[in-house]
Amino acid sequence: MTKFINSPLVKEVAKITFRLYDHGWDERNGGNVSYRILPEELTDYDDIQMVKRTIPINFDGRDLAGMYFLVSATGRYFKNIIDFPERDLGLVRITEDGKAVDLLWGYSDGAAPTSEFPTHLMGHQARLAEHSDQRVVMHCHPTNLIAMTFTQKLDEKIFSRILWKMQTESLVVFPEGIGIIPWMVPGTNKIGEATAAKLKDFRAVIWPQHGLFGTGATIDEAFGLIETIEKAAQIWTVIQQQGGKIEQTITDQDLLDLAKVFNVQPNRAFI
Ligand code: 2HA
Ligand code: ZN
Repeated sequence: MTKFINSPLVKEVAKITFRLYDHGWDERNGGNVSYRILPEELTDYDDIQMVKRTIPINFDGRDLAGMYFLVSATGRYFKNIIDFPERDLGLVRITEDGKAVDLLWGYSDGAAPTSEFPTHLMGHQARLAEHSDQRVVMHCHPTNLIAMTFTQKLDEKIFSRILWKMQTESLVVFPEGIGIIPWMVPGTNKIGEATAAKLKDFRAVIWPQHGLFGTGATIDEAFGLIETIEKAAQIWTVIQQQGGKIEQTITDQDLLDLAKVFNVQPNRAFI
């Protein structure tokens, strides 16, 4: 039998959290990730069969009862997870009454799931309602995108159109555009509800002056979405540094042509 610490699931999360840190998007304890794990992915490990602790969550997750999540711990640094996965990650299962999680592995020095866990669970509920293949909620602090939330109107149409036009790939990767909530206090169920409401229509949601939530069916998909959005924001920033004057751009017709060839449905409220 294999130890869970050696599973591809832990390796993948340890690697991606380090990459998020390495990009400069998760300073200190910034960022959090939750990855829904399928029961069939857990059959090979003998050290996750016993409940180590039951941890209350400030949320009613009854409709997620029995689901497994690999979740970053509260207060921990993404730069460290790669070296201390068993301390800074936890494998949890939502209890039958939805008010707690059973800890099966990790959080070895007594930690608990990220303070944003209720937001993550609401996000999973919203994404799963859209498509049953959705498994990842990832939060980080991408520099250029956050800067744009100071200088641009917090309008989903305006933001999405800027990001779509910064590179040809954008529309293909997030044809629905990007959601934005107002500035709110993090770690609360209120911000979770606002984020989850946006995740019904968008896979990525901006928290102004704070960061980004990206979701997906896989870790790569959620990370790739975040990378593409931040790359677009970076190009926008560099354009401003070059004087901001645009000589040519991607037109609306170009976006529609792209969507047709790449077989994606652009958000017609924005284009
Ligand atoms: O987990 O980023 O929003 C730390 C944060 C909270
Ligand atoms: Zn944050």
